[in-house]
Amino acid sequence: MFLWGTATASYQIEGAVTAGGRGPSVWDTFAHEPGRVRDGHTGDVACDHYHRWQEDVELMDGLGVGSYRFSIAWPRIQPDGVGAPSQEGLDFYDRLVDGLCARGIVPAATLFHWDLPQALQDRGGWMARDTAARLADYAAIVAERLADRVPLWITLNEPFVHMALGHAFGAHAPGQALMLDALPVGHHQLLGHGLAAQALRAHGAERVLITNNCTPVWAASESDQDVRAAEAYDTVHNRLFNDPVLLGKYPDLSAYGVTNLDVVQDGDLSIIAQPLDGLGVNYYNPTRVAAPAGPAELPFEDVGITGHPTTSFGWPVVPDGLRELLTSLRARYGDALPPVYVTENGCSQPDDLAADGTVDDQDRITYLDGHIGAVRAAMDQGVDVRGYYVWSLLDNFEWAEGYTQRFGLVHVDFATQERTPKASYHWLRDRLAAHPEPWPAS
Ligand code: GBH
Repeated sequence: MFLWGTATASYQIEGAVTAGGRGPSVWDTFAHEPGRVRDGHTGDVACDHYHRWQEDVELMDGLGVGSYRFSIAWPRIQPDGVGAPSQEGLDFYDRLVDGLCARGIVPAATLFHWDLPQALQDRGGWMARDTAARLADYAAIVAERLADRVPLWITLNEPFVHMALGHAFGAHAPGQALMLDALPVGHHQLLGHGLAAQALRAHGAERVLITNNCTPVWAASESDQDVRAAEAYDTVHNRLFNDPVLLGKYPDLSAYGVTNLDVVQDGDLSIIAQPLDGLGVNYYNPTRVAAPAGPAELPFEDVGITGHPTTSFGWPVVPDGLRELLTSLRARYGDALPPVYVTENGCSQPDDLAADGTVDDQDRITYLDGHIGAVRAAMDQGVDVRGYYVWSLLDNFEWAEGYTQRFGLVHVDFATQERTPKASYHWLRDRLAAHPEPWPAS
C-alpha cells in the first residue's frame, strides 16, 4: 500500500527543551548564540508538540494520512549522548507511537535530524569517528523499545545538508565553517548510518532507510566548463551520499582537489553499504550551476533558476524536477536502487490567517498537486515509489529562518499555539480520500 504521510522533526516542533531530563543539543546552543537565527528565534517552545502531541495526532487522523514521519530527539534519550537511556525520554515516544497506532497511522522514525547531544559535540561531534558508534548505541536503545510498533526507520536526515550548512558554511548548528575540511562529517555520518542500520535490524526493525536530499543539477550552459561544474556539484550534493550507500564506493572528488579521504578506514564502505529497504528522498527544487567566474574555493557556483514561480523562501517551484530526479536515480543506480520514499516535499508561503479564521494557501495546493503528479509520472516511467510525505504537518521552527518561513498544512499561531488547518489540508484530505495512489497533476 502506498504510504501517504506528513513529516516533522523533533527540534522544529517539540519545544519543552528541559522536560523529562532532556539534555541540550547543538541546536539549543546555536539558537541561543546572538546573530545565528533570524530575529533571535529558538526552538525553546516551537509548536509545544511535546505537550500537544495528542491534538497533532488527531490532526493527522483528520487528514487521513496513513503514516507519520517524526524524528526522535537523541538528547531526550541520552541527555549526555552516552550511557543508560532516560526512561522519561523513551516514554514520550512510546506514548506517541501508541497514539499513532491506535489511529492506524504507521510510525516512521528518523534517528537523527540534526539535534546532536551537545555533550557529543564537546567531544568532537561528527568530526570525530566515535560519534558514529554512539549513534549505533542510541539506535539500539530506541529500537529495543519501539521497533515492535515502528516498522519504518530512517537513520539520518539529509547528511549532506548537515555537513554543508552545519560544518562547511556555518549557517546551521554547530556553526562550523570548515569548507572542504568538513568532509569527515560526511563520512562519519555515513559510517554512523551503517552501524545504526545494523543495530536497528538486530533489535527488530522491519524496514531501514536513509534520507538524502537530492537535487537535479542543471548546467547553466552547454559549455564544457559549466557541464563540468554541474558534474562537480552533482558529485558532492547527490553522489557523495548515495553512491557509498547504494554502491559501496565514493565518487571521484578530484574536481574538488580531493584525492583521498584519509578518514576512510578499511571495512568502512562495507558497513556503509548495508542492504536497505528503501531510499528516502527529500526534494525541494533543482539547482542550476555554472563554473566560477574567477579563482574560487569550490568548483561551481549556484546561479539560481529563473522563469519559474518561487516560494517565500525564494526557492524555484519546478514539479517536473521531481520526476527528473526519480527517473535519473533509477537510471544511475538501476537494480541497486531500492524502493524510493519521498520523505519530504513541500513549500513555504506567507500563510496569513484571514479575519474569518481561514488560511487560503492556494499556492501550496498548486505546489503539492504538481509534485504528486510528478511522482505519478515517475512511477509510470518505472520508478518504484512507495511513499510521499508532505513537509510539513505544522508551521514550525525553520532552522536559521526561525518562525518566518511557514511550511505547514496546519497554521500555528505561535503566541497561542492555536492550530488552524489551511485550505491545503482540506484539499489534501479530499484528494487522499479519493486516491489511494499518486494521481496525475491537474
Ligand atoms: C529540509 O531541508 C529539512 O530536512 C527540514 O528540516 C526543513 O525544515 C525543510 O527541508 C525546509 O527547509 O537556494 O533555491 O537553491 C531542505 C534542504 C537546502 C533544500 C537548501 C533547498 C536551497 C534551495 N534545503 N535548498 S535554493
